[in-house]
Amino acid sequence: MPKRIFSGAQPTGNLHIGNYLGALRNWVALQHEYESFFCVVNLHAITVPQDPSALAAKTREVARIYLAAGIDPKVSTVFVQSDVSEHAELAWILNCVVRVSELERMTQYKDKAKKQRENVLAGLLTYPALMAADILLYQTDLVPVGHDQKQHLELTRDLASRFNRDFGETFRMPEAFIPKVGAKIQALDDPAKKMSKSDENVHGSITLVDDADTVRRKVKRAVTDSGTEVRFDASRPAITNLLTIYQLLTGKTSVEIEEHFAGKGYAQLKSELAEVTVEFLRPFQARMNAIGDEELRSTLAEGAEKARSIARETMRAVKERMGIVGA
Ligand code: AQP
Repeated sequence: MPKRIFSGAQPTGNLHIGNYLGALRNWVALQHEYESFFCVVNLHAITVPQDPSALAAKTREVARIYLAAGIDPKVSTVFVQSDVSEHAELAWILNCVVRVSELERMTQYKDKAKKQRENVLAGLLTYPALMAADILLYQTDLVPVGHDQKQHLELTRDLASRFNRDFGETFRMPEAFIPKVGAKIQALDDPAKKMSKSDENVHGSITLVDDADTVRRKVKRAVTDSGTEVRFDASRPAITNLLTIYQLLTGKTSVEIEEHFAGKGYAQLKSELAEVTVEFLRPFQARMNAIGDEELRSTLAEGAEKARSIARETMRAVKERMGIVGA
C-alpha cells in the first residue's frame, strides 16, 4: 500500500497564518511524497455551537484555502468530512473503545470546556474519537499537524493499538509530523497563548483573508517584549514569535535575519513583517478568488467519492472483526 497522509482543519472561523505555517504549508510540501487526504472537518466544528449558514460558507472557504495554498487536487484528495459518513460511523465505534478518563485528560477539551462553562456538549469531550476515526479510516502513516494536536495524535495511536490487540490487526499506526519551526505560532496580543481561530480578540491573529490595511494594523499593535534588540531569544517570546513568522514567510535563516535586523529596532521588524505578510497574502487571496464555484463543487465531489471508497473498505474490516453484522 502507498504511504498515506491525512490532515484537516475545522471551519470554525477564519483560518490564520498559524494554521498555514503550522499545518497547510507542510501538507503542500508532503503531498508529492505521499498519497494525501485533506479534509475540511466540519463535524469537528459543531462540537461548539455554530451558526448554520456561517458554517456552510466557512466549509467552502476552507476548501478554497486548501487549493489556494497549493494543494493540488490532481495528486491529493480534498473533501468535506460530512460527505463521507464512515467518519461518524467509526467515531461511534471508537467511542466504545476510548475511556472517559482518557478523554477528560485532553488539554484542548479542558481549555474549551472552561469557555463553554455549564453548556459543554458531549461532542466536545468525544472529539478525539472522531479525530482518531478520521485518521484511521484511511490507514494513515503520517499526520502533519501543529503542536496543539500532539496529544490527540498520541490518543489515536493508543486507540489503534488497543483495537488491533483486542480485535485483530486492522489499523496502521500513524505518526505525527510536527514541524521544528512554526508548530506553535502564538497570538499577537499575548505570546503566552497560541494564535487561535475562535479567539474573541480579532487582533490576536492574522487571518488568511485579511486585507493589507488590516494586516498592517494588527502587526503594528502586536505586543513586544522589553529590550530593543531584534533576535531569536526564548526569554523574549513576543519578538521571537514575530521573527518566526518572518522566517517562515521569507525562507531566510535565523542568522541571516538577525544580521539583517542588527542595529534596527522593533518598529523596523514590525514594518518589514507587515509588508512580507501582505506580499504573501496578495497572490494567495487572488488564487482563492479565482476558484469558481463549479470547480470547487466538482473537486469536493470527486474527493468525497475517492475517500468514500477507501473508508468503506476500512469499515467493512472493522465491523467484521467486531462482529457487527446485520440481516
Ligand atoms: N497557532 C498555531 N500554530 C501552528 N499551528 C496551528 N494549528 C492551529 N493553531 C496553530 C494547526 O492548524 C491545523 C488546523 O487547526 P484546526 O482547525 O484543527 O483547529 P485547532 O487546532 O483547534 O486550531 P485553532 O486555529 O485554534 O482553531 P479553534 O480556535 O477553532 O480551536 C492543525 O494541524 C493545528 O495543529
